Amino acid sequence: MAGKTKIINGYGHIAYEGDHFTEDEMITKSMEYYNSLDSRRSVRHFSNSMIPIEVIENIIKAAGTAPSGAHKQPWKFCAVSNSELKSKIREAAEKEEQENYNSRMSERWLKDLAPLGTDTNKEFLEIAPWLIIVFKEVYEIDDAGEKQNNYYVNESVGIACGMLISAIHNAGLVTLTHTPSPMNFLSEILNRPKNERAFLLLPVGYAAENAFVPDIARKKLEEISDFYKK
Ligand code: IYR
Repeated sequence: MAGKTKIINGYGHIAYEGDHFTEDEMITKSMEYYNSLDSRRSVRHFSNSMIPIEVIENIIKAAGTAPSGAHKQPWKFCAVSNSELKSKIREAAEKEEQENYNSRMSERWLKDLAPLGTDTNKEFLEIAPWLIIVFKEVYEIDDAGEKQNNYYVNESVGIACGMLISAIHNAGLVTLTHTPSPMNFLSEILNRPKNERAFLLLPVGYAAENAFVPDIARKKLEEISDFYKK
């Protein structure tokens, strides 16, 4: 059955139909959601077990529900399970990381990273069954063949990546945000069009049975918030 409709600025709008919960339900649901997200960890040790492609499709669809500047949806999610491509990506990423760790990164940066146990070895790029490489669409080509810049591209794609990460976690899988810098090699290896720039690389899979994560804590509510009440 068609819902109510309305014309605003000459464009059709449909009645918003969202969930409505009691206050108790809201408190319970928000707490459960927080607890679930709080159990997420960036994991660097993956199992090579395959996962169904439907799961990858669903988590990409979840990311694609993100809000974006002028609803341009300026993102493309490339899902790679092809071993040859994964090997090429690992090789190129490690080459950049060797430069990063050995000369581009400052002493302070290396010291800040030490607790996380990262290094130039990116074997997870070959072991994880899927790599999702997120590209941002900096511009689109209009009907007249002209370049038209998209709006708030970094914000939009960043939000979509957050939703992707939470969808991966919700499926019981793990990931980590990998940003080999510079990332141009991803456009070349995956033969991406000129309006796209690599934004983030996320290996996706099950955690390895013997996976360890850093013993670090999150900031408390008091540290991450300020409330302005009367
Ligand atoms: N890109 C490098 C270095 C690195 C940088 C930051 I900031 C991190 O939080 C983690 C790693 C790498 O992936 O190893």
